[in-house]
Amino acid sequence: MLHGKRSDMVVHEEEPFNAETARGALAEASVTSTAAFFSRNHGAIPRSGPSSWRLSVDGLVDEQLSLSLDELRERFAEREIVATLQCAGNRRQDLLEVREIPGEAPWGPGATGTATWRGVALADVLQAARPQDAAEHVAFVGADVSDEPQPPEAYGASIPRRKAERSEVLLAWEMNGEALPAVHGGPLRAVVPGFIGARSVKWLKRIELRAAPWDGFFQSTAYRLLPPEGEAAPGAGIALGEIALNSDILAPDDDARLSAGAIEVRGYAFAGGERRVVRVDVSLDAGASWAQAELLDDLGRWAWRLWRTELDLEPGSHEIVVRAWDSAAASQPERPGPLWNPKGYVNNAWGRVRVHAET
Ligand SMILES: Nc1nc2c(c(=O)[nH]1)N[C@H]1C(S)=C(S)[C@@H](COP(=O)(O)O)O[C@H]1N2
Ligand SMILES: [Mo]
Repeated sequence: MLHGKRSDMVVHEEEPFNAETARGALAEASVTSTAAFFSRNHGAIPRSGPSSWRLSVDGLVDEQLSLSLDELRERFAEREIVATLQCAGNRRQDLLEVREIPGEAPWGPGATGTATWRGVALADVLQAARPQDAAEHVAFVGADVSDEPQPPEAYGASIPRRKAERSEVLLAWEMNGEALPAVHGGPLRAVVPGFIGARSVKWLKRIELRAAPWDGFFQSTAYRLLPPEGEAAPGAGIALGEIALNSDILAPDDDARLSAGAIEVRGYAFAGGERRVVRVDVSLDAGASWAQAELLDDLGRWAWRLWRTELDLEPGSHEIVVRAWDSAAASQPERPGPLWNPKGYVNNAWGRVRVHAET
């Protein structure tokens, strides 16, 4: 398979490569194997080896930096975290019930995954660059060029400085104990736990400290939420940042044929931001009654929770639904909400699969 991925990936596009993890593969372990991890790309993967790689840090800083990978390793302490990455387009398929989304892939629930990331804290690198007071945003610029915007431009995005200075935000060169593969941004990427995947910029070449958010297409026009009649335009709508609480069912698969009786149901729940998943409920009767699921491995505050429960299936067709609760006592809406935008971001509604049970 392409890019060392498993053959059960759901490939939405080969070039640029866009593929999600199959439900069953995602349910296998709390840390997703690299060979099964989703990949979302807006342009071709740039070719540049680790030896020639340099990262520059500039903009509103007192000390501009230009660092090789070796210099990054030597100058700053190594850190490792387990963090979930989730694309803002995850579960977009269900948004299609609400409205057509032209030109965008119908991502299912597999545009997310959890990995161990190793590198240095962005905060430590920023400290060495001595940001000026006026620097309120930290922008990341990748080496890839996307032709989604016209004219084509380098992929870039920013996060608020107050997030960038937190210890969980990494500049990572390792994923699940191995050198970061090119398809995931190797040799170096940002990992911004709790934020939409779009802010974890791959093939990171440049960090710019700025007074305002990044003004490129992928921050100013895309990855924003608009009201139903909104038109995408630079600065229109609400910029996405922290991920919205959501959950979905990974096993059984949608449309599965099963034997009636006891079945195991498994899935994920992810809170985003600094919130945590505290409870997951599963229902066989469209939410009239709920059974509380068991939360599996706790991998720390930046990782999702896989969960499991057992249900007793009567013969016939059923819709199994799931909803999670977070540490702010918020839960998920029953159906995708009225907010929409031309790219169809943010489906945090209940997860659903249909199953058919035979005697
Ligand atoms: N340079 C660059 N970084 C990028 C992207 C990209 O196209 N180019 N895609 C972003 C999006 S939308 C997501 S969801 C994540 C996906 O990371 P992955 O491919 O490692 O799973 O990378 C983000 N970083
Ligand atoms: Mo994304």
